Amino acid sequence: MQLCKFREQNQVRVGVVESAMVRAVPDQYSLSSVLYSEDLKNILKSLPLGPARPLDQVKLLAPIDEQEVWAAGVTYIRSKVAREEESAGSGASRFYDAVYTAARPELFFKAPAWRVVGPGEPVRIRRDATWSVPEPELALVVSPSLRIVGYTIGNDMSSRDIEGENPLYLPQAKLYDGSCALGPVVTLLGGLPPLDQTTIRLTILRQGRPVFEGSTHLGMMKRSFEELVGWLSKETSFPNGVILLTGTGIVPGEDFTLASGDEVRIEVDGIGQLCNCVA
Ligand code: DO4
Ligand code: MG
Repeated sequence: MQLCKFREQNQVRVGVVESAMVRAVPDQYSLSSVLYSEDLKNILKSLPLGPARPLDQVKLLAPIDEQEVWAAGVTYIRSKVAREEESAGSGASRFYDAVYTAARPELFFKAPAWRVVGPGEPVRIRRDATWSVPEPELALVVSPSLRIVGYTIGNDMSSRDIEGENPLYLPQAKLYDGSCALGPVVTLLGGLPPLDQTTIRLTILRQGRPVFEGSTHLGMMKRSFEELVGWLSKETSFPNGVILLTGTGIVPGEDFTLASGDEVRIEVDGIGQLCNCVA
């Protein structure tokens, strides 16, 4: 089962998604209040739901309320190698191997909820960057009591030249307007295939034609979800819950940079497809 947020006649609604159809829950419920309820499956069975309509005919919104969005980095070997290459001139490349093998993972603040864009909304590349890529990532939806309650898709848009010049520039490479997309829906806990059968696919289209295609699967991730949430929540509480991007395992080659008008499609088995154009 999946949950979504959508707009209906200027109202934000929460929907239950089954077999590509969506049914609204009563409007006193926020997405978080449903997701964080202890007895979620039973509550969903007992709620009076609105009429069913096709998911592809509703205006989906990013599935987030008030949560902060954080991100883990260098959790796949592909990310480590790509970052060693991009930072080769700066002398910082050894940091990436160090963090890949360390007990403590790389974790960084990615976005407040208001800066996140949803399905179909534009993502952005920085005007002061020359080398930009999307990062397709599984996103964990975590409750205030630090339970993983679901999964969605995240795009951790990144400026590789800015990060590569100096790792202290990471916040500027990662956090700017239009740098984080989430959606299309939240798949509830237990709804993903086994990790090594959960494929993440990235397709980038330019003028309708693929200019990059790549894939990986969750079994390639070096760290467990619980490990990442455990480190994130050491000494840090999340009264509204938190969304944690788990790192990218797909990085286009050194000759590729995004351009305005490109379409970024990220598909994760068991969740769906997140599509955004580059503004
Ligand atoms: O080390 C910088 C960021 C890494 C990252 O975002 C990733 O591996 O996905
Ligand atoms: Mg990333």
